[in-house]
Amino acid sequence: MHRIAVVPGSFDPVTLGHLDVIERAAGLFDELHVLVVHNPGKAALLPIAQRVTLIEQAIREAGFGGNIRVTSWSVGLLVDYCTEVGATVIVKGIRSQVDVAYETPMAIVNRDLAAVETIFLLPNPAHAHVSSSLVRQVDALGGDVAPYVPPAVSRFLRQG
Ligand code: COD
Repeated sequence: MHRIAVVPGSFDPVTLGHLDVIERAAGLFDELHVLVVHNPGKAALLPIAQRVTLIEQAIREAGFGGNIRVTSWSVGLLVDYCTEVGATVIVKGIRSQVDVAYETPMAIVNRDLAAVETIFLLPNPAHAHVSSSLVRQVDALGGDVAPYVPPAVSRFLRQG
């Protein structure tokens, strides 16, 4: 059976924490879709298309396997995307109890709605403290974000 999983996120911008989850998830499934989804609860830094481009560049430059596809979704439920592409699993990273509290109800609802299971990967401790919001804040205040993001993002933010 060809197993397809989706790693959804805002990825605004993609961080080394995200990349770690993407790499490990890609090793567990035949096909992995990295899906950029607008999170209405967060103020956006980058347009969705730019986030997709930066993830594609980061994956290419990191030399990850060829079973990863990067795309975006804005027309409905996350599970609608899963159903459309035949994905049966959502993969999310869990950094803390806050993430558990945020993700648990969504995982249950997604299983109710479309029988899509969610699996959680614990973070690499080296990146467990990294978040896109931290990166946005360091960048906005003129700090160097290179320790937290792939080189493609670092280059892009330096240009801006
Ligand atoms: N280490 C490990 N994992 C990490 C790290 C790190 N350093 N940083 C982030 N992650 C994980 C997050 O826990 C998350 O799983 C994923 O990476 C993405 O993180 P973000 O911050 O880019 O994305 P979010 O948290 O804003 O997620 C946005 C979504 C839109 C994907 C989410 O809200 C969602 O699943 N929405 C579902 C919409 C829907 O269909 N709703 C109805 C039914 S619930």
